[in-house]
Amino acid sequence: MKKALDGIKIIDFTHVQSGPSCTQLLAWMGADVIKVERVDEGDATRKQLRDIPDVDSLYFTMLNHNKRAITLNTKSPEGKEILDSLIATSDVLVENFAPGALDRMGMTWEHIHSVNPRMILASVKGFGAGRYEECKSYENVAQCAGGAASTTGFDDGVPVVTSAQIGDSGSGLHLALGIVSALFQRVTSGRGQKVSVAMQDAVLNLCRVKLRDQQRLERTGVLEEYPQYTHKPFGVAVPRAGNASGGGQPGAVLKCKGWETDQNAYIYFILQAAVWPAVCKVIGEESWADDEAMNTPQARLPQLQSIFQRIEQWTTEHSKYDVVEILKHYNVPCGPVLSMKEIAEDYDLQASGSIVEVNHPVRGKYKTVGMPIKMSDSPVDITSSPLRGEHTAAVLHDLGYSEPEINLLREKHVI
Ligand code: CAO
Repeated sequence: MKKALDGIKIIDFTHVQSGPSCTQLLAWMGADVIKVERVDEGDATRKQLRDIPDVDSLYFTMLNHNKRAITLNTKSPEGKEILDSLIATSDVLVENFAPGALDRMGMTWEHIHSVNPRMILASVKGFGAGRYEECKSYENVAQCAGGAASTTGFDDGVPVVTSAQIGDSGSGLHLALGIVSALFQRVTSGRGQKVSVAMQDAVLNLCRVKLRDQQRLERTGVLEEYPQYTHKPFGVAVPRAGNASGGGQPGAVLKCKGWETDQNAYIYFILQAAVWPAVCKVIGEESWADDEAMNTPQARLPQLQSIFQRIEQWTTEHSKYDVVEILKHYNVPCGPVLSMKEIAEDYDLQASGSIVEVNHPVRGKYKTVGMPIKMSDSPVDITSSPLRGEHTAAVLHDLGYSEPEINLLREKHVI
């Protein structure tokens, strides 16, 4: 079966996580992604957090599946020439170098556009235009600067970053959307364009609800669904809300049976207004359902903590799995807190392809996160990440280089 991005050729000038997460998605959609790495070092993540000596790390392999890889010194004259040939025959160039690095290499937008006017240049940077524009960035920098850290954690603690990589993979997702949209626009415009995503913006986009709350706080002085409400005065900025739900339906993390010894024996429980009578029935407080002091969301707001405590009395009598099974029948929105071990071994996630096993030529078998976007006409077969320079000769052959020319380039450390 054909794939959504069959026929699209992408020069993958990305490294670490933000850029590679984007190009991996595009490779899974069928694009021919050619990763370009430095001759001696390659992507730094090949060597970071290694669990097997001299073998590409899981950090690298899990972000670079289904790609081809070449090594190329793009600062040498011959390397620039090869890169120009690649640009002339490709559709997209994706990069996440530090600000200015691509220009310093001589690969300005003007140059790229003159070599191939249909080319799309897609970039991730830490920050957009402004006072931080020149700054390098990593995941947690973006989480702090994008509003996530100041609003995550508990009120009496320091700002907290989330383990969800919203700065890196979040930016990669945004960039992928920009790229496919630019490819779509090119169908009618005939032209490529620049697509840029700042990690700070990507995090902010995912923290939109907190900017909503900032303005609600400024108007009303309180945030009624926050745990601070009725306990503590609000300040001038949105406080950390612990595990309170970010939406219009109150929610909490509640203990389940075994919580004393298992730090993941918890459930997330949403007190959706529509299921209030069902919740009252399940926990054995049927009289609450019609009690005017509690039977509207507004009436419940000041007593949320005590209501959740009562629900927790019930959840602690059951395992988190049993709680979900029971609540499922009452349509109560909820989910277990799953450990990474439980997720890695989850048979549903494996059956749906959200967790897959991959065979790497050197490392052997390992698990990775599969394609989260399921498309009925564009199936995904996840294949190994490439070894460093694995496809250099093949790609140069395609560009018209002969074997002796390739050998000479190798001797000169251009490839
Ligand atoms: N041939 C020759 N030179 C190459 C090359 C190649 N194939 N590939 C890269 N280089 C050069 C670059 O041109 C750059 O050279 P100059 O500094 O002389 O211009 C140099 O390698 C280093 O590139 P870099 O600045 O991108 O890498 P770094 O390690 O200094 O910084 C990072 C890494 C991630 C902080 C920075 O790239 C960055 O801020 N990127 C944008 C934000 C981002 O994506 N961060 C996410 C990282 S994941 O947490």
